[in-house]
Amino acid sequence: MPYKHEESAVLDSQESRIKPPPLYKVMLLNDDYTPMEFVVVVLEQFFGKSREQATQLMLIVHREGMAVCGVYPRDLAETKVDRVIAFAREHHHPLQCVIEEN
Ligand code: TYC
Repeated sequence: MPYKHEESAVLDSQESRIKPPPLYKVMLLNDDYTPMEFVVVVLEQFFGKSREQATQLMLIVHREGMAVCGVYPRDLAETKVDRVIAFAREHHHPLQCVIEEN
């Protein structure tokens, strides 16, 4: 049925235009070596947190093992993880950052 097929093709493309992209959580993981101050700077610089928010979030990671730092479309989430890890390695810290699908 060519007519029906065309109609559904139009609906599909409209759907993909309006559907919000899937979101991914970027999580920071605790470790025993990365300095607290360094984690606070990461949360300010890469996740747009205020010093107060960054300090509270760092303490949650420190006490509970991990926390969500931000929620982004896939490409942006992957870029955040890559940049955070590169920054931590430059400073010789083992800080780990991972993505989790919502
Ligand atoms: N646990 C670290 C310390 O005691 C601090 C820390 C917090 C490390 C959060 C990583 O994602 C992290 N120095």
